[in-house]
Amino acid sequence: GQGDYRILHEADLRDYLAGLPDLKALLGDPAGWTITEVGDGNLNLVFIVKGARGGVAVKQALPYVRLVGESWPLPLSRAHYEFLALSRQAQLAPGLVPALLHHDENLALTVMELLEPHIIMRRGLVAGTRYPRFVDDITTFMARTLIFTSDLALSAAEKKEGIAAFAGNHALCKITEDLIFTDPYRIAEQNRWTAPYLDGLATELRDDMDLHVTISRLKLKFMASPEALLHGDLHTGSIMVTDSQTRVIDPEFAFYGPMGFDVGAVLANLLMAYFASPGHERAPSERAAFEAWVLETVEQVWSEFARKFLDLWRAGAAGDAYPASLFAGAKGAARLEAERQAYMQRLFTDTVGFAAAKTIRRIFGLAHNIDFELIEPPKTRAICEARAVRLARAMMVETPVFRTIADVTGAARKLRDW
Ligand code: SR1
Ligand code: MG
Repeated sequence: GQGDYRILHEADLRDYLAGLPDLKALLGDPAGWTITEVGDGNLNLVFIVKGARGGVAVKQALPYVRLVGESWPLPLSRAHYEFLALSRQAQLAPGLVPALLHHDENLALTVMELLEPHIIMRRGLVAGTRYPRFVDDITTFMARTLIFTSDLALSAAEKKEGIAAFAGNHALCKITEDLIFTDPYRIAEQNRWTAPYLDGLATELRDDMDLHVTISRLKLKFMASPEALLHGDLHTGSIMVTDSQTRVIDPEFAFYGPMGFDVGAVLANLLMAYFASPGHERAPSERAAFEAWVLETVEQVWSEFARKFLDLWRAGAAGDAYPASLFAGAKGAARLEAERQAYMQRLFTDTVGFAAAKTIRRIFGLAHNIDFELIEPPKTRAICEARAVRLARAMMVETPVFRTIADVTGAARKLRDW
């Protein structure tokens, strides 16, 4: 039972893994293993184990938030939900998540394929690297995991079983509800920003009732719209890449929520890479090429996602929503197609709002990102961040202005030199 949980240190992990015949066969003689804790995320331990014959990655949940410490307890059950989500994603989007090798419910521990030479995408973006495979892979991942866990593809019973399977992951949802949808807009002890330069903007956020209404609507949508199984934390720190491969990792925030939250996370983190770019050392020609690529990628992530999602829907994703019997004949087909377009337009509006929320939380909330954090001096960082905040605020409250993804990239381009 849960009583068997203990935090593993390198030596314990060696003994533990040596007791698993399959892993021992994969890694070779345990005496020759090197084990290094490499976790740089906010929540967990991550070990890389390398032996004579191969390597694995091991993730163990801690009973508290690593970033803050034992004063902030967090359920170990998140490892169960992460394992469940990874298993589901592996079926729905084969080859786009790490292979699962072993899971121990009591230790809240999962052993996975070692992704090598993959790096965290966010690090690559900070270095100005372009990823030619990214659009195709991430849009396949999102289109397939979202539509195939939704009422567009499932029976009502299957869908409700899915919701129930993830309903217990509410502590992780609560982190999102607080850190993304609430704290940045009020005085909260955990908030931080690039002071003193952004003090004025922080005050504006706390006084802006239009923004408070919109962020609260988005929070309600996040809480009360179980449209599909979300990754739940799909930022560029949850994606590992090489030139030719993309792997989505870390779905411990998985639950049934609104699709636009995942799509918006990807777009927001690309837009932040764009706004952070002027703060990082790059040759001028490389800077221009990188920034052009990022905005093109923003556009293609939306357009390719929408295209693939619609294709899967048209190709016969036959869930209990939109029963075929109600859309018979040419008249029905035309009407259903118009409805699909309207569905995507609503999803786009949600996506724009969630992308904005994801941006503001990284600049005024607890958890920041290295895209901005690595920019020195602070004044330069604040200039980059302020542009991102201006765009995010517009995306949240001037929603009708953003009808297409080109409206988003156009506004980003204008703010880039503001
Ligand atoms: C206390 S956890 C802070 C953030 O880290 C995770 O990656 C999620 O984004 C969460 O909001
Ligand atoms: Mg994570």
